[in-house]
Amino acid sequence: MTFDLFDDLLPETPHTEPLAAGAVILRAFAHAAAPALLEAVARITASAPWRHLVTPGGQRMSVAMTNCGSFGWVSDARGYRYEPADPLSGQPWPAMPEPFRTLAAEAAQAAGFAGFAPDACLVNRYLPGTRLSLHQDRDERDLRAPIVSVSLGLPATFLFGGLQRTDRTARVRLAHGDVVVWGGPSRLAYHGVAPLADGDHPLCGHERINLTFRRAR
Ligand code: MD6
Ligand code: FE
Repeated sequence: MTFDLFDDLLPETPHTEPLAAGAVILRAFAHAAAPALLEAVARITASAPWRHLVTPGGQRMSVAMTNCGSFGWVSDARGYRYEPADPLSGQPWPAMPEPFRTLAAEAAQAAGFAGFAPDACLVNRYLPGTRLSLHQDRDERDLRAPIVSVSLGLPATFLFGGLQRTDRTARVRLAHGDVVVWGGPSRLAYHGVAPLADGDHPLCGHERINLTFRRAR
């Protein structure tokens, strides 16, 4: 038992928790790498700034997003897709930093998915009140590759459902340094993030940052 106040200063001992068939939580797996990951996020957002994408239905997303890697996930009136260049600048997305690539491959390996080589990393920023409604990640070409999702900063309540939007959802707390690896029979499970509660994180202040690594093409 630890007190919430100390969660991010005294991380849990790293361990694996099953989430569903094909999905595991690697508690504290990214805790040691977190400062380097956050420095890299600052470099990425200096060239590909945070933006609020609009869904094909015309809704402004409350999550602010950017990308790094060979492909970036974007949404606009034309739909959801991966693009090799940032539509804001016309330039390629920032390269995937070496600490990102290494962490994603090691986490996938630890979850039983050897050889994961992400070509896309969606970077998400949550502020208090930001939420992500239930969705499937289905814009990737090869659904055999897992997704590796890294949580940094303020804790969030992750909603994890089934293959139908109406299936009941489990609520899972994801704290700074936790990594979710997600593939196989869970690859198309519906999931989302409940509105972020305010807090003050020693490294991230009032933010939660999520890195979602994919094999897009
Ligand atoms: C987030 N994550 O945690 C949003 N998608 O901020 C996702 O949408 C997600 O964590 C697919 C697999 C894992 C994820
Ligand atoms: Fe997702």
